[in-house]
Amino acid sequence: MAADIKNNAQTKILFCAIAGHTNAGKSSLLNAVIGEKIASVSPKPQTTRTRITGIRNIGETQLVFTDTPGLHRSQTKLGEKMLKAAREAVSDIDCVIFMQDCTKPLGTQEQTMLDNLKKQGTPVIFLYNKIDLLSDKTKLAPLLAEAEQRWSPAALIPVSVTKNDGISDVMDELLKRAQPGPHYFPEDMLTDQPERVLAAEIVREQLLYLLQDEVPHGVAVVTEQFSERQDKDILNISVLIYCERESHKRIIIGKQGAMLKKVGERARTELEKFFRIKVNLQTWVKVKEDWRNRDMLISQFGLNIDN
Ligand SMILES: Nc1nc2c(ncn2[C@@H]2O[C@H](COP(=O)(O)OP(=O)(O)OP(=O)(O)O)[C@@H](O)[C@H]2O)c(=O)[nH]1
Ligand SMILES: [Mg+2]
Repeated sequence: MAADIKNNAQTKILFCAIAGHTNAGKSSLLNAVIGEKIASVSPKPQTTRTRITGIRNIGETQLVFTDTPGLHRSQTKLGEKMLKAAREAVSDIDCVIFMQDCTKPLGTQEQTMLDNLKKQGTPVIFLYNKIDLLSDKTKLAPLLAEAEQRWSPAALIPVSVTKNDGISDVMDELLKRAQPGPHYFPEDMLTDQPERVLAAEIVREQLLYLLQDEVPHGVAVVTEQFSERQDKDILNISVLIYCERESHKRIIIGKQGAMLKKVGERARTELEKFFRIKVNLQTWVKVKEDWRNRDMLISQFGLNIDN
Protein backbone atom coordinates (compact mmCIF):
# COMPACT_ATOMS: atom_id res chain seq x y z
CA MET A 1 0.00 0.00 0.00
CA ALA A 2 2.85 2.41 0.88
CA ALA A 3 4.02 2.24 -2.75
CA ASP A 4 0.75 3.88 -3.89
CA ILE A 5 1.19 6.87 -1.62
CA LYS A 6 2.65 9.94 -3.30
CA ASN A 7 5.55 11.60 -1.58
CA ASN A 8 7.80 14.09 -3.37
CA ALA A 9 9.02 17.66 -3.13
CA GLN A 10 5.76 18.96 -4.62
CA THR A 11 3.21 16.94 -2.65
CA LYS A 12 0.91 18.82 -0.30
CA ILE A 13 -1.74 17.68 2.17
CA LEU A 14 -4.66 19.21 4.08
CA PHE A 15 -6.94 17.60 6.68
CA CYS A 16 -10.28 19.33 6.97
CA ALA A 17 -13.37 18.48 9.06
CA ILE A 18 -16.87 19.52 8.00
CA ALA A 19 -19.02 20.47 11.01
CA GLY A 20 -22.22 22.31 11.84
CA HIS A 21 -25.87 21.85 12.74
CA THR A 22 -27.72 18.77 11.52
CA ASN A 23 -29.24 19.25 8.05
CA ALA A 24 -26.94 22.18 7.15
CA GLY A 25 -25.74 20.35 4.01
CA LYS A 26 -22.39 18.93 5.21
CA SER A 27 -22.66 15.55 3.50
CA SER A 28 -23.95 17.23 0.35
CA LEU A 29 -20.78 19.33 0.39
CA LEU A 30 -18.59 16.26 0.95
CA ASN A 31 -20.14 14.54 -2.08
CA ALA A 32 -19.72 17.72 -4.14
CA VAL A 33 -16.04 18.15 -3.34
CA ILE A 34 -15.25 14.45 -3.82
CA GLY A 35 -17.25 14.27 -7.05
CA GLU A 36 -18.90 10.96 -6.06
CA LYS A 37 -21.79 10.23 -3.73
CA ILE A 38 -20.06 8.61 -0.77
CA ALA A 39 -22.20 10.01 2.07
CA SER A 40 -25.95 9.67 2.53
CA VAL A 41 -27.96 12.86 2.23
CA SER A 42 -31.59 13.38 3.23
CA PRO A 43 -34.04 16.11 4.20
CA LYS A 44 -34.35 14.47 7.66
CA PRO A 45 -32.08 15.63 10.50
CA GLN A 46 -29.37 13.31 11.88
CA THR A 47 -28.69 11.57 8.61
CA THR A 48 -24.94 11.13 9.20
CA ARG A 49 -24.14 8.91 12.17
CA THR A 50 -20.37 8.40 12.00
CA ARG A 51 -17.30 10.19 10.74
CA ILE A 52 -16.85 9.67 7.02
CA THR A 53 -13.57 10.35 5.30
CA GLY A 54 -13.53 11.52 1.69
CA ILE A 55 -10.36 12.07 -0.35
CA ARG A 56 -9.82 14.39 -3.31
CA ASN A 57 -6.54 14.74 -5.19
CA ILE A 58 -5.95 17.88 -7.22
CA GLY A 59 -2.59 17.96 -8.94
CA GLU A 60 -0.01 17.21 -6.27
CA THR A 61 -2.36 18.20 -3.43
CA GLN A 62 -4.40 15.74 -1.39
CA LEU A 63 -7.44 17.11 0.45
CA VAL A 64 -8.74 14.81 3.19
CA PHE A 65 -12.27 15.65 4.37
CA THR A 66 -14.03 14.31 7.44
CA ASP A 67 -17.81 14.62 7.33
CA THR A 68 -19.31 14.57 10.82
CA PRO A 69 -22.73 13.98 12.42
CA GLY A 70 -24.61 17.26 12.76
CA LEU A 71 -25.00 19.06 16.07
CA HIS A 72 -28.40 18.39 17.63
CA ARG A 73 -30.08 17.86 21.01
CA SER A 74 -29.37 14.22 21.64
CA GLN A 75 -31.90 11.98 23.38
CA THR A 76 -30.20 8.60 23.01
CA LYS A 77 -26.83 6.97 23.63
CA LEU A 78 -26.36 6.84 19.88
CA GLY A 79 -26.97 10.60 19.75
CA GLU A 80 -24.30 11.14 22.43
CA LYS A 81 -21.81 9.10 20.44
CA MET A 82 -22.64 11.05 17.30
CA LEU A 83 -21.98 14.35 19.08
CA LYS A 84 -18.72 12.99 20.49
CA ALA A 85 -17.65 11.98 16.98
CA ALA A 86 -18.40 15.49 15.72
CA ARG A 87 -16.57 17.24 18.57
CA GLU A 88 -13.49 15.01 18.36
CA ALA A 89 -13.24 15.46 14.60
CA VAL A 90 -12.72 19.20 14.93
CA SER A 91 -9.90 18.99 17.45
CA ASP A 92 -6.35 18.57 16.16
CA ILE A 93 -7.14 19.25 12.52
CA ASP A 94 -5.66 21.67 9.93
CA CYS A 95 -8.91 23.47 9.32
CA VAL A 96 -12.66 23.21 9.84
CA ILE A 97 -15.35 23.94 7.32
CA PHE A 98 -18.19 25.18 9.49
CA MET A 99 -21.48 25.01 7.68
CA GLN A 100 -24.64 26.90 8.56
CA ASP A 101 -28.01 26.95 6.82
CA CYS A 102 -28.42 30.69 6.10
CA THR A 103 -32.19 30.47 6.65
CA LYS A 104 -31.73 29.25 10.25
CA PRO A 105 -30.37 31.05 13.30
CA LEU A 106 -27.08 29.85 14.85
CA GLY A 107 -27.95 27.67 17.86
CA THR A 108 -26.05 27.58 21.14
CA GLN A 109 -24.24 24.33 20.25
CA GLU A 110 -22.93 25.89 17.04
CA GLN A 111 -21.90 29.08 18.83
CA THR A 112 -20.05 27.07 21.47
CA MET A 113 -18.24 25.09 18.78
CA LEU A 114 -17.22 28.29 17.00
CA ASP A 115 -16.05 29.83 20.30
CA ASN A 116 -13.93 26.74 21.01
CA LEU A 117 -12.42 26.69 17.54
CA LYS A 118 -11.48 30.33 17.95
CA LYS A 119 -9.88 29.57 21.34
CA GLN A 120 -7.96 26.60 19.86
CA GLY A 121 -6.78 28.81 17.01
CA THR A 122 -8.15 26.39 14.38
CA PRO A 123 -8.70 28.14 11.04
CA VAL A 124 -12.41 28.09 10.18
CA ILE A 125 -13.85 28.35 6.70
CA PHE A 126 -17.35 29.54 7.48
CA LEU A 127 -19.92 28.63 4.85
CA TYR A 128 -23.42 30.04 4.81
CA ASN A 129 -25.17 27.36 2.75
CA LYS A 130 -28.53 27.22 0.92
CA ILE A 131 -28.33 30.80 -0.37
CA ASP A 132 -30.59 29.62 -3.22
CA LEU A 133 -33.43 29.66 -0.65
CA LEU A 134 -32.98 33.36 0.07
CA SER A 135 -35.29 35.44 -2.07
CA ASP A 136 -33.85 38.60 -0.56
CA LYS A 137 -30.05 38.35 -0.80
CA THR A 138 -29.56 41.53 1.26
CA LYS A 139 -30.43 39.38 4.29
CA LEU A 140 -26.97 37.80 3.97
CA ALA A 141 -24.97 40.93 4.72
CA PRO A 142 -25.84 41.17 8.46
CA LEU A 143 -25.22 37.43 8.90
CA LEU A 144 -21.78 37.70 7.34
CA ALA A 145 -20.98 40.79 9.38
CA GLU A 146 -21.95 39.08 12.63
CA ALA A 147 -19.89 35.96 11.89
CA GLU A 148 -16.93 38.12 10.90
CA GLN A 149 -17.14 40.20 14.03
CA ARG A 150 -17.63 37.34 16.51
CA TRP A 151 -15.35 34.64 15.14
CA SER A 152 -13.14 36.32 12.51
CA PRO A 153 -13.04 33.15 10.40
CA ALA A 154 -10.18 32.51 7.98
CA ALA A 155 -12.74 32.73 5.18
CA LEU A 156 -16.46 33.48 5.00
CA ILE A 157 -18.20 32.22 1.88
CA PRO A 158 -21.92 32.14 0.99
CA VAL A 159 -22.63 28.98 -1.02
CA SER A 160 -25.34 26.81 -2.45
CA VAL A 161 -24.13 23.24 -2.62
CA THR A 162 -27.11 22.00 -4.62
CA LYS A 163 -26.68 24.80 -7.19
CA ASN A 164 -22.87 24.40 -7.18
CA ASP A 165 -22.59 28.08 -6.31
CA GLY A 166 -19.43 29.18 -4.49
CA ILE A 167 -17.89 25.69 -4.32
CA SER A 168 -14.90 26.62 -6.50
CA ASP A 169 -14.14 29.45 -4.05
CA VAL A 170 -14.16 26.91 -1.23
CA MET A 171 -11.77 24.66 -3.17
CA ASP A 172 -9.42 27.60 -3.85
CA GLU A 173 -9.42 28.43 -0.15
CA LEU A 174 -8.58 24.83 0.78
CA LEU A 175 -5.82 24.49 -1.83
CA LYS A 176 -4.23 27.66 -0.46
CA ARG A 177 -4.07 26.10 2.99
CA ALA A 178 -2.48 22.76 2.05
CA GLN A 179 0.99 22.27 3.47
CA PRO A 180 3.99 20.49 1.92
CA GLY A 181 4.03 16.86 2.99
CA PRO A 182 3.43 13.31 1.82
CA HIS A 183 -0.06 12.20 0.90
CA TYR A 184 -1.87 10.11 3.48
CA PHE A 185 -4.07 7.90 1.28
CA PRO A 186 -3.37 6.12 -2.01
CA GLU A 187 -4.27 8.15 -5.10
CA ASP A 188 -7.17 5.91 -6.16
CA MET A 189 -8.93 5.93 -2.76
CA LEU A 190 -12.14 7.97 -2.47
CA THR A 191 -13.32 7.09 1.01
CA ASP A 192 -12.52 5.04 4.10
CA GLN A 193 -16.01 3.53 4.04
CA PRO A 194 -15.96 -0.19 3.18
CA GLU A 195 -18.24 -1.29 0.31
CA ARG A 196 -20.51 -3.12 2.75
CA VAL A 197 -21.07 0.06 4.75
CA LEU A 198 -21.68 2.11 1.59
CA ALA A 199 -24.28 -0.44 0.47
CA ALA A 200 -26.07 -0.36 3.85
CA GLU A 201 -26.05 3.45 3.82
CA ILE A 202 -27.59 3.57 0.36
CA VAL A 203 -30.49 1.46 1.67
CA ARG A 204 -30.81 3.58 4.84
CA GLU A 205 -30.92 6.73 2.72
CA GLN A 206 -34.02 5.46 0.94
CA LEU A 207 -35.63 4.61 4.28
CA LEU A 208 -34.95 8.18 5.42
CA TYR A 209 -36.66 9.53 2.31
CA LEU A 210 -39.67 7.23 2.41
CA LEU A 211 -40.49 6.86 6.12
CA GLN A 212 -41.96 9.47 8.44
CA ASP A 213 -41.68 10.66 12.05
CA GLU A 214 -39.54 8.62 14.44
CA VAL A 215 -39.40 5.46 12.30
CA PRO A 216 -36.38 6.30 10.09
CA HIS A 217 -34.33 7.58 13.05
CA GLY A 218 -34.70 4.21 14.78
CA VAL A 219 -33.44 2.29 11.78
CA ALA A 220 -30.00 0.66 11.41
CA VAL A 221 -28.96 -1.20 8.28
CA VAL A 222 -26.30 -3.90 8.24
CA THR A 223 -25.00 -5.69 5.15
CA GLU A 224 -25.14 -9.43 5.65
CA GLN A 225 -23.92 -10.56 2.26
CA PHE A 226 -21.90 -8.73 -0.38
CA SER A 227 -20.57 -10.95 -3.12
CA GLU A 228 -20.00 -10.69 -6.82
CA ARG A 229 -21.00 -13.55 -9.10
CA GLN A 230 -18.18 -13.50 -11.61
CA ASP A 231 -20.03 -15.75 -14.05
CA LYS A 232 -23.01 -13.43 -14.33
CA ASP A 233 -21.67 -9.96 -13.50
CA ILE A 234 -24.17 -9.59 -10.69
CA LEU A 235 -23.56 -8.24 -7.23
CA ASN A 236 -25.55 -10.08 -4.58
CA ILE A 237 -26.32 -7.84 -1.64
CA SER A 238 -28.40 -8.81 1.34
CA VAL A 239 -29.16 -6.31 4.10
CA LEU A 240 -30.82 -6.51 7.48
CA ILE A 241 -32.92 -3.52 8.46
CA TYR A 242 -33.20 -3.20 12.23
CA CYS A 243 -35.95 -1.12 13.79
CA GLU A 244 -37.05 -0.42 17.35
CA ARG A 245 -40.62 -1.72 17.50
CA GLU A 246 -43.01 -4.26 15.97
CA SER A 247 -45.22 -1.33 14.91
CA HIS A 248 -42.23 0.19 13.06
CA LYS A 249 -41.53 -3.13 11.39
CA ARG A 250 -45.08 -3.19 10.05
CA ILE A 251 -44.65 0.34 8.68
CA ILE A 252 -41.33 -0.52 7.02
CA ILE A 253 -42.78 -3.61 5.37
CA GLY A 254 -46.02 -1.80 4.45
CA LYS A 255 -49.30 -3.17 3.14
CA GLN A 256 -48.54 -6.48 1.45
CA GLY A 257 -44.86 -5.57 1.47
CA ALA A 258 -45.41 -2.44 -0.64
CA MET A 259 -43.10 -0.13 1.32
CA LEU A 260 -40.21 -2.59 1.52
CA LYS A 261 -40.58 -3.25 -2.19
CA LYS A 262 -40.38 0.46 -2.95
CA VAL A 263 -37.32 0.88 -0.69
CA GLY A 264 -35.68 -2.13 -2.34
CA GLU A 265 -36.35 -0.92 -5.88
CA ARG A 266 -35.06 2.57 -5.24
CA ALA A 267 -32.02 1.33 -3.31
CA ARG A 268 -31.19 -1.16 -6.06
CA THR A 269 -31.18 1.60 -8.68
CA GLU A 270 -28.81 3.65 -6.51
CA LEU A 271 -26.60 0.63 -5.76
CA GLU A 272 -26.31 -0.17 -9.47
CA LYS A 273 -25.37 3.44 -10.18
CA PHE A 274 -22.74 3.44 -7.46
CA PHE A 275 -21.17 0.03 -8.04
CA ARG A 276 -21.68 0.20 -11.83
CA ILE A 277 -22.89 -3.39 -11.97
CA LYS A 278 -26.24 -5.19 -11.87
CA VAL A 279 -27.40 -5.74 -8.29
CA ASN A 280 -29.59 -8.39 -6.75
CA LEU A 281 -30.77 -6.88 -3.45
CA GLN A 282 -32.48 -8.73 -0.62
CA THR A 283 -33.88 -6.92 2.40
CA TRP A 284 -34.97 -8.33 5.75
CA VAL A 285 -36.53 -6.45 8.67
CA LYS A 286 -35.88 -7.26 12.34
CA VAL A 287 -36.81 -5.64 15.64
CA LYS A 288 -34.19 -4.78 18.28
CA GLU A 289 -35.98 -2.86 20.97
CA ASP A 290 -34.46 0.45 22.04
CA TRP A 291 -31.16 -0.40 20.26
CA ARG A 292 -30.13 3.26 20.17
CA ASN A 293 -29.63 3.08 23.94
CA ARG A 294 -27.81 -0.27 23.98
CA ASP A 295 -24.02 -0.08 23.69
CA MET A 296 -23.60 -3.61 22.43
CA LEU A 297 -26.06 -3.16 19.59
CA ILE A 298 -24.68 0.26 18.66
CA SER A 299 -21.25 -1.42 18.31
CA GLN A 300 -22.69 -4.40 16.47
CA PHE A 301 -24.23 -2.04 13.92
CA GLY A 302 -20.84 -0.36 13.38
CA LEU A 303 -21.89 2.93 14.96
CA ASN A 304 -19.52 3.07 17.90
CA ILE A 305 -16.74 5.54 17.17
CA ASP A 306 -14.63 4.22 20.06
CA ASN A 307 -14.12 0.90 18.28
N1 LIG B 1 -32.01 24.33 -1.02
C1 LIG B 1 -30.86 23.74 -0.70
N2 LIG B 1 -30.87 22.56 -0.06
C2 LIG B 1 -29.67 22.01 0.25
C3 LIG B 1 -28.42 22.61 -0.07
N3 LIG B 1 -27.44 21.83 0.39
C4 LIG B 1 -28.04 20.76 0.95
N4 LIG B 1 -29.38 20.85 0.86
C5 LIG B 1 -30.40 19.89 1.36
O1 LIG B 1 -30.39 19.89 2.76
C6 LIG B 1 -30.76 18.59 3.26
C7 LIG B 1 -29.71 18.11 4.24
O2 LIG B 1 -28.50 17.86 3.55
P1 LIG B 1 -27.37 16.92 4.17
O3 LIG B 1 -26.18 17.05 3.26
O4 LIG B 1 -27.89 15.56 4.45
O5 LIG B 1 -27.09 17.68 5.55
P2 LIG B 1 -26.09 17.29 6.73
O6 LIG B 1 -25.57 18.58 7.26
O7 LIG B 1 -25.09 16.31 6.26
O8 LIG B 1 -27.09 16.65 7.78
P3 LIG B 1 -26.77 15.62 9.01
O9 LIG B 1 -26.00 14.48 8.44
O10 LIG B 1 -28.12 15.22 9.46
O11 LIG B 1 -26.01 16.40 10.02
C8 LIG B 1 -30.90 17.70 2.02
O12 LIG B 1 -32.26 17.63 1.69
C9 LIG B 1 -30.11 18.45 0.96
O13 LIG B 1 -30.54 18.17 -0.36
C10 LIG B 1 -28.46 23.88 -0.76
O14 LIG B 1 -27.45 24.49 -1.10
N5 LIG B 1 -29.70 24.38 -1.03
MG1 LIG C 1 -24.68 14.41 6.92
